[in-house]
Amino acid sequence: MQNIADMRDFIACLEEMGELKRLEKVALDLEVGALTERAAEKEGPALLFSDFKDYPQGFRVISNVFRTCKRTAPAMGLPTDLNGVDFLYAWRKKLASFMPVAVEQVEGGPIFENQMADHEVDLYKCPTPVWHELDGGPYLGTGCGVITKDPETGRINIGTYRVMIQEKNKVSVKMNMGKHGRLAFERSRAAGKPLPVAISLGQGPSVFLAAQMPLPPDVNEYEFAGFLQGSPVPVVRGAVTGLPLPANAEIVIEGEMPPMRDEEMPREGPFGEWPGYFTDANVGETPVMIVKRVYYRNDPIILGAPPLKPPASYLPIPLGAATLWEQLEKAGVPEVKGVWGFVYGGQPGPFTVISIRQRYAGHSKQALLVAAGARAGAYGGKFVVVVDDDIDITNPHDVIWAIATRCYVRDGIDLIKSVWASVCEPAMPPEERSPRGYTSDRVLIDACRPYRWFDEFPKVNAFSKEFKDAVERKWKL
Ligand SMILES: Cc1cc2nc3c(=O)[nH]c(=O)nc-3n(C[C@H](O)[C@H](O)[C@H](O)COP(=O)(O)O)c2cc1C
Ligand SMILES: [Mn+2]
Repeated sequence: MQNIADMRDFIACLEEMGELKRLEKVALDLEVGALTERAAEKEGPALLFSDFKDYPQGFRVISNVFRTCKRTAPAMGLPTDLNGVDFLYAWRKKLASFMPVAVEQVEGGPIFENQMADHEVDLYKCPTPVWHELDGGPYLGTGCGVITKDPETGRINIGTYRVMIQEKNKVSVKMNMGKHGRLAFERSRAAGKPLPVAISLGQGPSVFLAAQMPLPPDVNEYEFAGFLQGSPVPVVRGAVTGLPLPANAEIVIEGEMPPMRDEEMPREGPFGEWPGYFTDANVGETPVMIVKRVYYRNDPIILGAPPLKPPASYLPIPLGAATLWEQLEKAGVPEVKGVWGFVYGGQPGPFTVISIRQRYAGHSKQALLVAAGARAGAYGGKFVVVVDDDIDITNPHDVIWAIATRCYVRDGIDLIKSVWASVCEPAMPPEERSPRGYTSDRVLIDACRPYRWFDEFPKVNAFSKEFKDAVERKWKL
């Protein structure tokens, strides 16, 4: 497989695989978004949009890039023929073998082919879709990487946070509380200093994948991206911020976040989010970046990865479930055969399913309790289901069948109150919402055959796949 170090390498790879569709003159206002959603629903190709009316010639937008395992695999250094739990397992093993790959510091690079400085900065020159019908504005950053340096620890971080154009040289960056970029902002704000920020708006696929992952604070996302792509990420020092910018990115904006008070923060949103709903506009919560420089390659490509109503997603499968799988085993839950989610962003989300091979009484409840509390399962969780390992956890019909037929309700359902919630929780009553964060409840569903009389549980009345395959072949059904 060729080395995929930037978006153009990746596009060449997608084209070779027959996985790219080019579209010209599509309207940025809703049409790009609707086509992206449809392509995601159909698990169709990546879409490369160009020739936008009234925009500088050459500027492009790409979307629906990581929708399938086949397309995402080359960007992760995984085989292209895996799907479902097998793909997730390969990803989990890859994560476990992580070794940081140091960046390559370079002088110059394609990112400096063009620039707009100071008063020339005009973000409205970038073709920016209104991704969903009720979005509060054009979101320039969806598949982006927000680069910051923590003023206390000195650590470089890259995170994907939604970026809305506020003015021609101002964007809001919705770094939620606790995110690494937000911690850096809060620390510089407490010291009364502006935080230097750079945002990459189109970059190598591995940099995006690293930026949207909930990696630990001591993991540098560039070094993780280097590990994924199997080569160091070339970075160049930004003239305005001194931050490391991806030298082969498509567009990078540089500037700073002034240490503004909450009351000075602008209206942001609404925006269509990953649970499948618009989140309300917020005022006084979202920091602003003043953009002082825009660098871009010739014919730059903005990466769009808008959240979409499930099961359409910017990701092929619930990749965050690999982390929960690892955390379950680290917490001592044996024989976990797979973890899945049906409504997911970077985390496995509010409907998580675990499959186990039961070994002792209480094993299934143990899996539920750990999953509800472990970091990767707690944030944004709601329903946690555990099933036996004959259930295909990637198939909602099979999961519902297990719940409907194996759950003994009085023992099998538990309610846990006041657990860490996601800010995207749609069912949170307005009076319980608070900028300080909030909690929500969990339902634990044990849909395993009860262990105490497991052997007497009615036998499933379906033939084995192997036998059916064999008779089907024999009789050419
Ligand atoms: C398309 C997309 C949009 C996202 N938008 C936000 C956002 O607006 N705010 C946020 O806090 N996290 C958002 N995330 C999730 C973060 O990228 C994710 O939590 C990541 O781990 C943050 O990096 P950090 O752990 O270094 O802070 C988004 C992810 C994706 C893929
Ligand atoms: Mn981070």
